[in-house]
Amino acid sequence: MWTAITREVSPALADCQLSFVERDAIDVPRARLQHAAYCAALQTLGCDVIELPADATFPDSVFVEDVALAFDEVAIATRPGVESRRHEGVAVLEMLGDLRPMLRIEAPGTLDGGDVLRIGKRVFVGISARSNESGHVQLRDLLAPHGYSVESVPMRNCLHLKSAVTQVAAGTVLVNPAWVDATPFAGYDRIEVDPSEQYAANAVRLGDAVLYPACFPRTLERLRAAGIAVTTVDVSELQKAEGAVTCCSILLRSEARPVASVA
Ligand code: CIR
Repeated sequence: MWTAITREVSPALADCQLSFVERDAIDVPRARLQHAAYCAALQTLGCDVIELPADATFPDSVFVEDVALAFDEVAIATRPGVESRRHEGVAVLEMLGDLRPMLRIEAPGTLDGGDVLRIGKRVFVGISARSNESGHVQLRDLLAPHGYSVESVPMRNCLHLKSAVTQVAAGTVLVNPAWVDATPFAGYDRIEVDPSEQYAANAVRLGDAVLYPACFPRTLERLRAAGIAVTTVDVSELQKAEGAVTCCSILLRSEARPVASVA
């Protein structure tokens, strides 16, 4: 039902970009094990996982979410907001290009996939240091023919929009109100992160299931109390690289039209 594109942890992960997180020693072999467990959890939740090999040239290349977006109709190469990440997506785009017609954000636009939250036909895009106005406008123009509306969302004190809000069930978002104004999400039920767990708003939703970091027990309790089936994974070494759970995969609905059948 779902395909997930992932990429093994780069041996250079310790040289990753950091914006809101202090640099701390990263245990790369441990990060690899955690990433393997993350991929296994995706499989357990019904994903067909396509794992690309690691690339030592690009420290942040495990965070595939930022380099491309996948919709049922098209994929979009994003043009990440930091120069060091702008060329890491080649292998991901090749793989994705076999699964969807590929569109592209062009200069001077910048867009990180972590800033893009799709809920049905609504696409919310964070106004962040990584995603500029041209990126927002281009995304709007690329998606309009496919019936998506694109809304720009102010945010603060975090790297990406999906650090602050993700979807966790049909009609329900998990949100950190300290980092994003909940007004654009007024039409959804909202679960707030526990105030002691600021990084806890990032969750991967797969149908009725949610994949979630193990280190936020209080927010986890709130999700479970809402009747959400949550599988936890330990991603502590990836979190030191300012990663989370959504950033390590690009999810595609497998039953959506393959490229060959698109007129
Ligand atoms: C970066 O700063 O680009 C990486 N160190 C972390 C990217 C995490 N991406 C995401 O949450 N979508």
